[in-house]
Amino acid sequence: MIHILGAERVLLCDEEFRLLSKGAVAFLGDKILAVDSYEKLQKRYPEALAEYHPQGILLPGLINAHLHLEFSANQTTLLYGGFDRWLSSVITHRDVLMGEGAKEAMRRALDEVLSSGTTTIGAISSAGLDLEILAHSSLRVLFFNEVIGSNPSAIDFLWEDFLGRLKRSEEFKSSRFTPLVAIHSPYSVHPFLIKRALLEAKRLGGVVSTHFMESKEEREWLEESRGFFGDFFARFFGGVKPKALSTPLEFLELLEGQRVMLVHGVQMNEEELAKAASLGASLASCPRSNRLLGGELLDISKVKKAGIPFLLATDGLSSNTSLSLLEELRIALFAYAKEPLESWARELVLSVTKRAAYALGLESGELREGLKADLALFELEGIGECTQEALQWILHAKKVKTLYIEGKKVE
Ligand code: MCF
Ligand code: FE
Repeated sequence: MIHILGAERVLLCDEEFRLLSKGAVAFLGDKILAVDSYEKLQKRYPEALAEYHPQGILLPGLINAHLHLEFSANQTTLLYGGFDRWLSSVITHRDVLMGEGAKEAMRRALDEVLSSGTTTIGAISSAGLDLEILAHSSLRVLFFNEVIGSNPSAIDFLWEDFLGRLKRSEEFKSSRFTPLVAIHSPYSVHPFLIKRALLEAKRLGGVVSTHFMESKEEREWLEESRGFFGDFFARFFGGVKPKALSTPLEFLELLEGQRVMLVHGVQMNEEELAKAASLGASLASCPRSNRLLGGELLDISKVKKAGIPFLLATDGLSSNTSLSLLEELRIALFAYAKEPLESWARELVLSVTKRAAYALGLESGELREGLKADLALFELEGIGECTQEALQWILHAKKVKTLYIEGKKVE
C-alpha cells in the first residue's frame, strides 16, 4: 500500500536546501516513490493512504553519527572539566557503568534517541554489550566495533577480542544493521592493530570511525611523548613510560584509501585538516561533549575552509546529558556564535541529514525519490506563516510526532 505523508512544510535537505509548502512524500515499502505537493501526489496516487498535517514540518529522519550506547548508565559518576580527569574516571568506573543497570539504561537512552526524531545512529561498541539491543531496535544502526589497546604484550588478546566481537556483530547484518570498524584513537591503538583492523574494514566495505585530536593532552603525547598520557600509560605498562606510537599525521596516513569519519578534531591544526581533506574524511563534532571534557569547541571556520564536511553528533552519555540531536542542534546554534544565524541553522540541519548520510554511505538523509523512507514529522505552531523554517525548527522542536524507518511507523 502506498502512503502519502503531507505537511505544511517539507524540508528536502538537498544541497540547495529546497523546501515545499503543503508538500508531501509518497512511499511504498522501504523506499520513497515521489516528493511533490500534497495535492499532486494525491492525484497521482488516488488509491494511496494519505494524511496531511497542517502544523507539520517533515524532514528526513535525523542521523546521529557518533554515540556510545554502552556508557548510558552514567549520570553523575564521571568527572568533567578536563580530558585527563574524565579519562581517569572512565577507567575507575568502567566496570560499574557497564555492569548490572547498563542494559536498562541503554533501552531508556534509545527511547530518547527515537523521540528526538533520529532514525539512524553510528554506535561505537567497546565491549559488545549493546549488540543485541541495537540489532533488535527499530533504528537503522551502523555498529562500529571498536579496536583499542596499545600495549604490545597484549596485542594477540586485544585482536582476538576485537575479532570475536566483530564476527558476532556480522551475524546480525541486515538492511538496518551494518557491522563496521572503529579505531578508538591515535593514542590508544597500536599501529599493528590499526592495520589489521583496517583490512577487516576493507572487507566490510564501509566507513571507519575514529576519535582524533580531541584534547591538548593528545597532541602533547603524540608529538612529544609527554604529559598526562605519559603517566597514564606508565600505570598500564608496569611503570615503564612508553613512547607515542605515531604522530597525528602518521596516524592519518595509516587511514589512506579508507572512507573515514573523524570525531571531535577540536585540536586539529591546518596541516592535519589539509591531510584529512585529502583523505576525503568527514568530521563529526560533539559540542556538549567537547565542553565537558577538553573544554574547547571546534573552530568551524577552519573546518569549512579546509573543505571537510561537518556533522553534528551527541557522543555518549559518558560525556553528555542526553542523546537528543534536537538538544545538540540547539546548543550548536548558540555555541558556534560566529556563524551567521540563518545559514548556520540550515547547515546544522544538513549536518544531521544529507551530510551525515553522505559521510556514512547511507541511502537516506534527503527526501528524494529512490532513497529510504526514513522520515521524521514534527509539529510546530505557526509553521505555515514562518519564513525561517530551519532556524525555528531548531529553536522549538522538542519531540518528534511520527517517525518512519524503512517505511515502517515506529510505535
Ligand atoms: O568520545 C568520548 C571521548 N573520547 C574518547 N572516548 C570515549 C568517549 N565517550 C566514550 N568513550 C569510550 C571509548 O570508546 O571510552 C573509552 C573507550 O572505550 C575510553 S578509553 C578506556
Ligand atoms: Fe566518542
